[in-house]
Amino acid sequence: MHPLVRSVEYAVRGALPIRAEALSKQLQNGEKLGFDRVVFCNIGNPQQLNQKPITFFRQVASLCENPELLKAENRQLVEKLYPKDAIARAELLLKNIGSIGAYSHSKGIPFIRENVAKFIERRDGYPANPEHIFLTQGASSGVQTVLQILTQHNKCGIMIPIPQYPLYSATLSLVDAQPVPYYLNEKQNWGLNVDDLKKSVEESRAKGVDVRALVIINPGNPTGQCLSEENMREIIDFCHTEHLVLLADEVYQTNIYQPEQRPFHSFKKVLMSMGEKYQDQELFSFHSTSKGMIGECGRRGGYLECVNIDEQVLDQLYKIASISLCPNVHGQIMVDLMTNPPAEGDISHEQFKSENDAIYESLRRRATKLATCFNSLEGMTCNDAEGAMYLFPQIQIPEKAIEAAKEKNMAPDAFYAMAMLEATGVCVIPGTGFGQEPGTWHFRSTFLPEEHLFDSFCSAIEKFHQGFMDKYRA
Ligand code: DCS
Repeated sequence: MHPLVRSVEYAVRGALPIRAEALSKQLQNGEKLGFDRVVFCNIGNPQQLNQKPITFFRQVASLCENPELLKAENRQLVEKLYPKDAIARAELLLKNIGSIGAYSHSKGIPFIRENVAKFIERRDGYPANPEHIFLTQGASSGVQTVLQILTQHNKCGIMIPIPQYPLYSATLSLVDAQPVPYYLNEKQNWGLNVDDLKKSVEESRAKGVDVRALVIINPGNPTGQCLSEENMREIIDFCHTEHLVLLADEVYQTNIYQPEQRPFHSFKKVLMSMGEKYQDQELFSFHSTSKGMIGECGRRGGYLECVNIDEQVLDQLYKIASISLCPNVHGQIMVDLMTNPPAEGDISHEQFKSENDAIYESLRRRATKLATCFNSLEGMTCNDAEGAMYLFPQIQIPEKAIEAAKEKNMAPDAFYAMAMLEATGVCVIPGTGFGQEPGTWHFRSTFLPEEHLFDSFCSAIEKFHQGFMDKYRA
C-alpha cells in the first residue's frame, strides 16, 4: 500500500464515530445502554438528525428521476401532487439535461453552470463566466482537485487555519505536500490576524518550503467565525504581495447567525471591489449543497469558481475533471435548485421561504442554546457561532483526567469525548482532529440535534460533564 495512504488522518470519521456506530448497533439489537439513541454530532449532516428536506427541491428532483410522471397520460394525477412551478422546472431541467442517467459534460451541465454564474452575479454584483465554473461532487472533490494541481513535491506548502476542517490536512497528506499552519485567535472569537499569516509564511519559506496558497474557511469550521470585509481585504492584499493563490471555502455562506454585525461577503466580491491592482489575484472558491438550509449532503452537489486563473491551468483542471467523467447529475440538479430557488411571485415561493426561514431560525436558536450550555459548565468556555454549524468549546481538563488519558494512550480531549459518548450517546470530535494551540483542549459539536430534543440533549451533556469533573477534580 502507498505509505501516504497510511499517513492520512480524518477525525470526523475516526475512532469516536466508529465507536458511536458500534453503540448504535447495540441499541438496534435491543441492548440496554445508559441512553436510548446515539446522537451523531460529529458531522454536519443535518438530514441524519431528521432535518426535513426543502419540499420544492425534492419535488423537482423526484420528477427528474421519474420523467414518466410528466407524460400526457399522467398529467392530471401529477398536477394534483406537484405545484406547477416544480413541474415546469423539472421539464426545463430535463430539456437541458436529457436523461439524468447519462454522463454529462465533465465540467457539469452547461445550462446549470450558466445558472450558477447568474447566481454569483446576483450575489456579488460582478460578472461570472460559466466556463470558469466546474460543478463538483460536493465541495470536497473541488478542494481535492485544486490542492492536487497546486502541489508537486513535498516541499510545496499550503497555508491552512488551525483549527481546520481535516479535508485539508488529509488531502495534503495524500498529495505529499506540507500544511503551513496559521492559528486563529480564540480570544478574539477565532479571528484571523494578518500578522500571523505573515509570520507563518516567512517562517516556512525560511525553512525552504515553497508556499503556494492560502486556505480560508469562511464562515469557519470548526470555529464558526465570519470574516469582516476589512479583514478580507487585508487577506487578499497579503496573498497578492506574497504571490499566493487564495482558496476560499464558502460552503457555510448562508449559515450566518449575526447578519447585521457579521454579514457574509464572498472573496470574489471583495476581490473585485479592490480595483485594478488586484485583478491578477488568483482565487478558487467553493460552495456546496450539503450545508445552508438545504443539507442535501448525500447528493454530493457543489461547484468551484475559478477567478483570474490562467486558461492553460483551466485546461488542465478540465482534463482532471474528465478522468472522473462527470459529477453526479443528482448533485448537479441540486446545485441548480440551490442557486435558483423559487423566486418571489412563484407558486412555491411562500412555502420555500417559510421552510428555509424555519430551519434558519431554529439553527440560530440552537447555536445560542448550546453555547449557553457549554459556557455554564465548570472549566468550559465557548465562543458564539457567528456562522456554520458547530461550536468548538475549550475545556480545562483536570490533571487526574490527563493522567488517566495517558494511561490509555489517548489524547486528553479524545479521552473526554469518548467518556461523553459512553455516558450519553452524544458523539463529538476531539480538538486534536482539527488542530489546536498546544496545551489547550477542545471538542467540536454540531448544534444540529432536533430542537424538540435539544433540552434533554443539553442536560445529558451537563450531567456527564459534572460527573466527569467530580471524578477527576484534584
Ligand atoms: N468545506 C468545509 C468547510 C466543510 O465543513 C465541508 C463538510 C466541506 C468543505 C465538504 O462538504 P461537501 O463535500 O459535502 O460539500 N463538512 C464536514 C464536517 O465537518 N462535517 O460534516 C462534513
